[in-house]
Amino acid sequence: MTRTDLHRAREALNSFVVETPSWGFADTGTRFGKFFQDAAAIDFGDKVADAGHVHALTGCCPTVAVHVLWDFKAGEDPKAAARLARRHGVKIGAINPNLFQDQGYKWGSFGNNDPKVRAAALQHCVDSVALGQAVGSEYLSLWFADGTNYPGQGSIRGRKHAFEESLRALHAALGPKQTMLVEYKPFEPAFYATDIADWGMALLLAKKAGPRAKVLVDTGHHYSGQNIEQIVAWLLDEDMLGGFHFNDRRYADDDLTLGSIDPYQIFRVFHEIHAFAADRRRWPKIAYMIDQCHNEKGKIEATIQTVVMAQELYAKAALVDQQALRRAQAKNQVVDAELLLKKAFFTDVAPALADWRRANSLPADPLVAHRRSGYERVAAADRRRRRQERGLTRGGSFA
Ligand SMILES: [Mn+2]
Repeated sequence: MTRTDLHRAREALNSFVVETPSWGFADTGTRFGKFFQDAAAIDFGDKVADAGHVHALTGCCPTVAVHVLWDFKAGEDPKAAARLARRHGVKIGAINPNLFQDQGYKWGSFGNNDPKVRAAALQHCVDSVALGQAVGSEYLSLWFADGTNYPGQGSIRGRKHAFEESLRALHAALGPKQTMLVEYKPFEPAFYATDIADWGMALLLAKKAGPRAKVLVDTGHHYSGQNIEQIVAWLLDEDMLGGFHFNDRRYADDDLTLGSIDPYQIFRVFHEIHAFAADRRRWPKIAYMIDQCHNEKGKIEATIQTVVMAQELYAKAALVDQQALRRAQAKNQVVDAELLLKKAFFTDVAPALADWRRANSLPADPLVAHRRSGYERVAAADRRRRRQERGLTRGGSFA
């Protein structure tokens, strides 16, 4: 790496934080079954302990996303959860309402035919806004499983109107420091018409909801071959990119670890962000979050692997010579332009990461440090014992 490269990578790393998901530390599975790990988090305390451990090793995961239904119990003071998180060195990040698990949501939440169900879904979101305010969270992150499975089953426009109405009402409930993120997904669980199926629909709904509604891009929520970085560039240009859910996939919403299948794809997404920042001379405000299911890998190892991969790709994308790229683009020098991206992608950023970690008193290799720490062994023994003591049977939801 040149000195300029080192400087660019360091600056980029200083500006980059990633939020870990509380559900990424708990037992998960496929839609066919759940696979258990002794070290998987049992409760919220375990989840924030694990998130705190990841932050202590990586130095760039200061917040943890929470899932209202899975992480909070009715009647409990949410401030106690925030204190617990702080004790483990992390803060509560995005609040994720649950609009898909309750039996009432069989026919949808915001898109349900029944006004009573729609009202209940809205109330749950408004409660989630209040919960976010109580814990000092900036983001309400919305994903809807709503949609229909068969042609003719529902009024596509009718459902769109229902979404517009509820999202507007929800926006009105936001506090001054809160942003709501609208996520999209082409299919699953709805296999005919998902109500918010793509970024255009999410963008339109967010714009209609109000100025503090933005679009959330889950990297797994696209059709194969779709150009995600182009979507990102457009959303940035419209000041409508609110955040990401990071994961990778080979086929659909596979929730594999980031960069495990196609690291160049994520690099290209980061490149668009760096190009935007270079043009506008400011970093866009983006909530970078992880949304993955670690079914086979150890939860903490998979999380660390993801965070480190995100840092590496973000630092690599920072090395693209933006001025040279603009010159090459202006002259239609296709090969030169492409090679500027390739050169950055293939640059070994390990020295920059080592440098940044040293400067921040972090372990040189977070994964090695985790393995040496014995954290997982201790957690597994402790959680195995607590499961036995409490007579916990495992199964059911992802919580
Ligand atoms: Mn997601």
